[in-house]
Amino acid sequence: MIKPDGVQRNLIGKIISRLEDKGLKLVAIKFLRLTKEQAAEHYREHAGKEFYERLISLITSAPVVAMVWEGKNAVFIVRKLMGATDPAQADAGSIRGLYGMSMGRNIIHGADSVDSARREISIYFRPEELVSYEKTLETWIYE
Ligand code: DAT
Ligand code: MG
Repeated sequence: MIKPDGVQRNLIGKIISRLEDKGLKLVAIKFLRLTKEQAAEHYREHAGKEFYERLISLITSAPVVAMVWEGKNAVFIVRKLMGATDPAQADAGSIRGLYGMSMGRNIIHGADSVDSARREISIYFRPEELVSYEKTLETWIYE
């Protein structure tokens, strides 16, 4: 998900390009403003933490881009492309490393496991909104 700060910073195109250029396949995308309920479900693992209220406030403050990307080890690959949670610690070439300055404005969210990806996808998408298709490029991306 491109968070509100990523959208406001005009980074939608750059972020999508990075995931596309890596070889991941976009299977669903939605531009929306999260409700409090969606935000609470999305970040339920963080409920009660010191930063939770700020996190919910930011993620519901303006529109986001929710996306589903497919590929071999996609969860791991996306986390690598995103970089560490704190942009100050993130690898310099990663999305957070390149574009972020602080933890509370770290541009992008990515699921941290296949289980959380499934759960998060179901918050924003109906199953029929995920598009299954072939890309001819795939033989040049995978052995
Ligand atoms: P990630 O987004 O890398 O999966 P996370 O799940 O630990 O990181 O936390 C979710 C978001 O909450 C994170 O992107 C930014 C915010 N956050 C995490 N730890 C924080 C902290 N110590 N202070 C402020 N915001 C924090
Ligand atoms: Mg997380």
